[in-house]
Amino acid sequence: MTDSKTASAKATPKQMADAIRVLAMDGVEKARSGHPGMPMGMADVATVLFSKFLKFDASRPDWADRDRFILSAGHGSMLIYALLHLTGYKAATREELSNFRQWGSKTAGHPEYGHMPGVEVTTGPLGQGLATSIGFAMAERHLAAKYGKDLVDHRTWVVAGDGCLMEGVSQEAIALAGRYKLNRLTVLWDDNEITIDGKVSLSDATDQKARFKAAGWAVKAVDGHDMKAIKSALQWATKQDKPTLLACKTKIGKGAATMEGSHKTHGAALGAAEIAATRLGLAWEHEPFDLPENVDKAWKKVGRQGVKARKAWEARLAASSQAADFTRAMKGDLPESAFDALNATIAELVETKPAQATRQSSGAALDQLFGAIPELIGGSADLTGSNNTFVAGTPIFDAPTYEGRYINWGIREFGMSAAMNGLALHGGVIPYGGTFMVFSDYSRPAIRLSALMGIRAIQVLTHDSIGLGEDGPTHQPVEHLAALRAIPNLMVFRPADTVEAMEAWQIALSTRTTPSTMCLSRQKTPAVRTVASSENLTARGAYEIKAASGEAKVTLFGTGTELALALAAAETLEAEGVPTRVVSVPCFSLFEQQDAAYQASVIGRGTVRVAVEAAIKQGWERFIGEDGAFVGMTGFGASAPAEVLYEKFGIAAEAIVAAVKARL
Ligand SMILES: Cc1ncc(C[n+]2csc(CCOP(=O)(O)OP(=O)(O)O)c2C)c(N)n1
Ligand SMILES: [Mg+2]
Repeated sequence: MTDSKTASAKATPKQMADAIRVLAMDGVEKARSGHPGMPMGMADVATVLFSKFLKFDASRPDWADRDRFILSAGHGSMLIYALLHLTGYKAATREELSNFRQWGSKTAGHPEYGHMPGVEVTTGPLGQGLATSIGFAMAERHLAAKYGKDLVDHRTWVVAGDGCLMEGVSQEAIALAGRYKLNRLTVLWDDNEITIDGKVSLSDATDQKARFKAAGWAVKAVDGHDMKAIKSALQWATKQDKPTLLACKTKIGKGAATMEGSHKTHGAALGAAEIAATRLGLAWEHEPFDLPENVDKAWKKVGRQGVKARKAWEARLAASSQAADFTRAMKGDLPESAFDALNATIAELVETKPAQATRQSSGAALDQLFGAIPELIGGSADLTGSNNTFVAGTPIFDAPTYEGRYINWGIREFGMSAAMNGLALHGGVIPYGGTFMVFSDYSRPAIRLSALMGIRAIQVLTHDSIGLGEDGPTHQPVEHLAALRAIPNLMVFRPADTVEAMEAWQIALSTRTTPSTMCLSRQKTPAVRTVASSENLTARGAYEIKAASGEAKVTLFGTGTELALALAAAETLEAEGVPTRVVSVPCFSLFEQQDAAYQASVIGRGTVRVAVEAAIKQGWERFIGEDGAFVGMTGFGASAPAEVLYEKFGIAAEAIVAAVKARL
């Protein structure tokens, strides 16, 4: 809404920036919660960026060739909400702004992906926005190589704070961007020397500019309140052949009457008196959320600046022979014949019954999928040979062409996973990445965000138990399955053999709004799916893989490499006249999505129930109930050959049989 009393003189850039400041302080004041300091401090930089550089069209937040603006300092969410509102994004209404941080509003405390069009990534956890942006920039380069610059030619701009740069993941991100010469990436560092507790110098003395330079970035410092200087610095950034850092020297809470420059503006409402004085100082006479007509007009014009470029792009797309494929890939649809080769292979496998490690099975799945799904782009955090993530003949992703589909992530699990989120969010590519499962602890914050955002990113986590053997307990996950299963909206697959591994890949790729982790064994395991099925049984989450010979007295549950132990135990029990059924449980969360009748039929109440998994028990109560037994781990593993470890830790068919007999 505009205030008709306002003078009609053309708004100055300073007034445009002040509009951000006032919206931020008023929004936070109304919510009695939030962070006014950062948006007020970065208002000048953001105004120049949005009005002179950012390629966007507020009426088409999903325009595929838009520049990506990423607010890594997500606590300053009022900055992005104000910008979206001012430039005329339909969803960013005055009402949404005045409902900042309230139940049901699109204006969450930290900008959450999927609520407000124009928000590219969820960036509550500091550093992750920056790390995620690397994936955006990689996707742009790769797709530009694939489809040409007529269709893909945009930049990624990131606003990051001191906190983002202090977080360790920033180092992984910076190193990747530097190594891959991602020159379409610009980080605008809000160099205000302030964090929550006070001065940055309380806890940090890093020469950030030197750090970025050392990683291969082009670096420039600029007065973050001098719009002319900001403009030429941004201009400079677009001309570099490296990723660029602009250290924008700013004052937190810039414009606040008495609190400018103080850490007190970081994360609290300024208060009525300070706001009144600030209004006076800025000569801003308008009520909260009212905009002077000239300022409103100027910002709306900025929101329409990209219309011409967008229309020209649409015309190029319409004329392109690649239009259909590009549009399909950007929508996230799979090619029609995506799973033909995989399904043919599954049909063969039930006949050939290969005994192999499930990491090999996963590699075999990728062999079938990589050609059929050209948007698959994969890699490993320096464990390619162990993770079986490389498909023979795949060109490596690298400057200057970027057409390769295999990414050498280096030893950067968190950076890799955050960048994978960026790749997925950018669209047009489907990322997977590998490491040892135990190191999912390093990448967990990014896995959590992928689940929260509901995106298709696939983790290949090999060496999934004590079965990895001699590397010992530092490398042997015991609590990780439970920990991963605890993350909402994450599919944690632990396939028992090659067929299940291939089925898991099919589900992971077909499910657009849920990420997956493939938990895969280092050691060989026999084929257990030896009967052809027209259904993807893994999609049930749990299913009966072996029926009892008569009325079942016992139900055995297992996953991964331990399912074979359950089947062996069942054989012994059957031989002794105890009708025993076996249930494979490749994915807990998919089982929870089945109807109650199916779940009951699988769980088999009234039978003696025993589960086996070389991990901790947590979560298995769901299957075995209070009276059931669990054969697994209760503490950390040890360093020894796998067979010795299974024997010493008592994870064996005999132990399962004994647990059953104790309960019969
Ligand atoms: C990983 C992570 N740790 C801690 C926080 C809590 N937190 C939010 S903002 C902030 C201080 C950030 O300082 P800076 O980036 O300099 O922001 P400024 O105070 O300049 O706005 C902290 C510790 C967080 N959001 N994410
Ligand atoms: Mg700061």
